[in-house]
Amino acid sequence: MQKKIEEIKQKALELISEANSPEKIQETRVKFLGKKGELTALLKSMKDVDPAMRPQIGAWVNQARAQIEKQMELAGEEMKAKMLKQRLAAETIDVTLPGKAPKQGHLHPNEIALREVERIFIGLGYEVVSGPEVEYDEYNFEKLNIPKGHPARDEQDTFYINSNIVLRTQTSSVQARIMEQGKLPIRIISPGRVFRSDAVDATHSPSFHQIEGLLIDEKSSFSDLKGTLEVFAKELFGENTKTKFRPHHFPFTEPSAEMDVSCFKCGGKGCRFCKGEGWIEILGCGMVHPHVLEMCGLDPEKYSGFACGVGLERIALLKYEIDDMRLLYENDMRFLEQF
Ligand code: 2NL
Repeated sequence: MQKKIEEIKQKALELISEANSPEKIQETRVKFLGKKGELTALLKSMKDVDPAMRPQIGAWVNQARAQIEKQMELAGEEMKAKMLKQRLAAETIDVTLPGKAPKQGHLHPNEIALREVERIFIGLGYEVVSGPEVEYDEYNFEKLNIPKGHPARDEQDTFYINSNIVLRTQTSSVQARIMEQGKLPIRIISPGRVFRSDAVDATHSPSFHQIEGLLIDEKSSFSDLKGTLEVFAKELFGENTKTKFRPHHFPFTEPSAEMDVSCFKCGGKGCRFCKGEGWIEILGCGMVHPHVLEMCGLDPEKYSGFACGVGLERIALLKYEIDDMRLLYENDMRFLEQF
């Protein structure tokens, strides 16, 4: 019996010394010490043994069991230490390797131009406001003196949601909403996305951005408009920039004008950039039509004001000498990386 116990023990110790993973050790534990293990089986067969011998055999089995368990514990600890060492070696970080610099993004040229325009108007005491892109016909057209059937509606090729709701064609709708609130004086600019049913080409897109400006006060005049827009042009294109106002027509302003700036490339002599003109058209403007004031709840006898509208993309294209508007929307990194 003693020999048998010794054999089982040797076999177990051998397996433990050969084990190369915690799983293998666990397997050995089950094989010898588990409920159906070899050593356990021996204990179970004690009933066939001379009762006088039982304490002795029990002691041998327990001794063997203790030795096996001790060996397993040792092997387990050794294995853990070895695995930790391996892991530490594998995970070593070479702090002397050069770092990978994170790629830094930057603002889109549209956004650069927008912030520039905002900065100028904020400096003049204006506030930046926004409003809905899906707008009532009433704010987009009616209150701006463009009633149903007015030819300006055709020019703007509107996307209709239904007969009362449109994708706004201009951000004047935001300004009509502000006027209606009746807190005066008003000094705001309203930048934002606008929509027109235009086919895409180098100068057109069905969705582009506009910045409109509006000032309403008790004694504002056309000379305030001119002075303000002159400061704007000089800030945007350089202090030598000259401005020129040409009479124009908009339904929502009277009188109305378009403002040109002297070409910032040739200083007004005429070059390829300004197509030999010496002047570049920048924006539309005018004194807010008394009927518009009235429809927005303001007394035209007491208040007057001026407004202007400028295309953001137009500013970006001019300022950065981009010759195709589509480049602003394609998000081609080779293009964007240049700004
Ligand atoms: C353009 C230039 C313009 C306005 C926009 C405006 C806004 C209100 C009242 C009166 Cl609430 N006017 N905005 C004025 C003149 C020109 O935009 O080329 N538009 C088609």
